[in-house]
Amino acid sequence: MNRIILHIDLDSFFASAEEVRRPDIRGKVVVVCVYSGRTPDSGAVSTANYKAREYGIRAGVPIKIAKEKARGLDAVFLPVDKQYYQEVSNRIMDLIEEQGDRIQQASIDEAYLDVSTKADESWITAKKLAEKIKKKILDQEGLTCSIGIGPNKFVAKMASDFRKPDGLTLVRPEYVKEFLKDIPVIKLHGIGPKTASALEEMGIERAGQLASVDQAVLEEKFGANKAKLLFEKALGVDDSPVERQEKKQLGRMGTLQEDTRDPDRVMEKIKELALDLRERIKEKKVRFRTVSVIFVSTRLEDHSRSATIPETDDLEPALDATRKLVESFLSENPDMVIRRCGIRVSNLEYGGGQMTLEDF
Ligand code: TTP
Ligand code: MG
Repeated sequence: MNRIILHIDLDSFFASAEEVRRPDIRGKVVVVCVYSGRTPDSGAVSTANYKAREYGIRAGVPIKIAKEKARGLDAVFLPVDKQYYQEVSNRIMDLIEEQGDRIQQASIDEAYLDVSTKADESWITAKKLAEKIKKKILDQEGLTCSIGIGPNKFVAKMASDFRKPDGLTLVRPEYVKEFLKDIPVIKLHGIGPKTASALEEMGIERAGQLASVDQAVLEEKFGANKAKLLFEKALGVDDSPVERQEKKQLGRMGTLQEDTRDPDRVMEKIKELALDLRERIKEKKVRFRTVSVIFVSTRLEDHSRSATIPETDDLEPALDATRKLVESFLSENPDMVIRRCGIRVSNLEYGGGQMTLEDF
């Protein structure tokens, strides 16, 4: 069967997430940094928004150099806030999972989705689904992403990288070779810098050249196994499955009809979201011990409150706990007006097989 795989990757994720919660920095050069603490400017750039990249400021650049490049520009340097990005990421992964549960999260900001059956093996349907996911992520989280669609994970990943930010690139099986041919070998996912320079020394700079190089030459240089792998990359061959992991949490988010501080209104929305979540819990045959409520305020502040409950697969008793969480949160935060809210269960116990723990 022909497979159809989506690869979804958020654009300049940490920097864009900062722009979402801080409207005052939107449109500026935004640089998110990992400060090592030795001197005020020691450390490296974690990521930068696309505006910053125009000036050569990108992941890995030392902060000191990034500041030199940003001199005279309207630039903001911020420390990483991993907890916040993780929270946004969780919500987005939930949202993607709503569209199809053959999902493999590959990092904090990327996931593969196998839609082979869901899309009725139609590339048009897959493209529509990708557009829907892009729209949902934009509407609900204010973030853009780039999506690649291809017959396997490797091609999907290369396709999502092809046009960024806010791209959507579909590569049908018959165009894979053509699509890859001009891509520099260093950009082929899974080929490291050492291998890439060894190839370049041999005069092989692009995937097309790599695909047509004499097999014996490659084998002599890299050994049979590696040579095979290199050919596969050059030709876009990849049989690896989308490995559905057991998620560490399941949740649903929604926007309130009106901004509010009324616990009843918030609970109404949470109950509505819980209906959908309950279905997912049933489908996944999962039991949980933690229930959380997520709040996003009108000022786009991001909060959550959790409660531990006796292990259950029933959301009904958990809703009592969420009501208390909502009430106490609102009374602890008298100035906060809620725009969006959500419910999540975690500390999951899967009824079926083993749980694969992935530490993102
Ligand atoms: P990426 O998806 O590689 O980068 P990105 O989302 O910032 O930009 P792009 O539009 O090109 O996808 O990584 C996701 C996040 O991981 C990124 O926002 C910050 C973090 N990260 C680092 O902290 N250090 C790094 O070297 C890289 C590459 C990413
Ligand atoms: Mg990204």
